[in-house]
Amino acid sequence: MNRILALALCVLLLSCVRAQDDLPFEVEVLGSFEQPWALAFLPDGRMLVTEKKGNLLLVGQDGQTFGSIGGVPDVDYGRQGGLGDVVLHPDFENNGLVYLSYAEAGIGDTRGAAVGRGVLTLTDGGGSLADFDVIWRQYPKVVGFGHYGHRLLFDDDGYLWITSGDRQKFTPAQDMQSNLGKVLRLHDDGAVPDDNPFVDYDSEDPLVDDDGVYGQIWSLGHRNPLGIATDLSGQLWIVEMGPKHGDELNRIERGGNYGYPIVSNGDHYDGREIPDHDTRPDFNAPAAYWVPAISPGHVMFYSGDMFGDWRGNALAAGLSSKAIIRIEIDGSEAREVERFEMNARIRAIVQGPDGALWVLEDERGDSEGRLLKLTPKG
Ligand SMILES: [Ca+2]
Repeated sequence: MNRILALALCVLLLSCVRAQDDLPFEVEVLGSFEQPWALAFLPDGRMLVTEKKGNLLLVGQDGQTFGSIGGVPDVDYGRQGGLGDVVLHPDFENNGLVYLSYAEAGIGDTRGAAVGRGVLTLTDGGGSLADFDVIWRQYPKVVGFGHYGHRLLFDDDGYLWITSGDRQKFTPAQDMQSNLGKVLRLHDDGAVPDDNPFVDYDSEDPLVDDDGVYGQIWSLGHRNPLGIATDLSGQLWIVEMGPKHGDELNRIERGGNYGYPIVSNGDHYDGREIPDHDTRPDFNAPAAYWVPAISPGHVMFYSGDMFGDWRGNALAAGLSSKAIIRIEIDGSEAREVERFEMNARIRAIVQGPDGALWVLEDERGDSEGRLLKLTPKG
């Protein structure tokens, strides 16, 4: 009876929080990692898992680690930095290309995100990446250890998308001569597509260097976008960490300016207010935002049959909220409809080949960096 009342209340509130003993899925714990960040499925059903200290691991669906992958570049490990995302080239079965993002040391005390690719060869005990080649770097490198962003996505047309965080420097997100605080669209080798929105930016300002990074930019005014995914219609979305509250789900439009740090529905951590989005309708407003914060670490769109009722929904990984957030999308509209309490900071959520959900916890405090497999309760 309590359950029926709770469900009725959920319907009335149009959103609900499911406590851990009331989750609609079984949670299978398959192992744990040291500060895991991302996972990607290989065509053979095994996974590549990244650990922030710089390990790329080959892992089976039973959670067993076969071994590590050699040839991974040196990473600048510390705070939010280290080895980040891992994705496969759309034609991986023929070219073996694996893409990694990571924090890279620069001169002095500077650092910045980089993206590179290498050719993966698997062995019984792991494997190696050959001919690793850096194809993109954050510009400029700056001091500090935060807001790398550096999630990667290949879309259905084969373009490589990179989220680039503002490195906690605020104003670069509006600076067209920096690629910080931006969403970037590149060819698979890092070249700039001719039809990107700002390829002719230099012609508008004679002082702009014609070798600038603006050609890479697809959208700007972002803070720390940690998730990027396309929905079932091919539309691009990101989640980004807001400042003090004001986390955002943004529907990404070509050439769009999402307003950070000029506007945010959150405010600065030192207490200074940032005007809300509704004060500046000239900037793109988020499709959904969260006050209080959920701290989105990743987002995906569900396209499987196993959780058939969730087809087309976005699922966001919540770090501080220790939850998975289910979001319904209707064209350009989005709203949270359900929140599943996971009792751990959730770093990544990926749909497996069978439609199950594969989840990586963060490793921090009482969150143990476990690999979880979620399947519907029978
Ligand atoms: Ca505000």
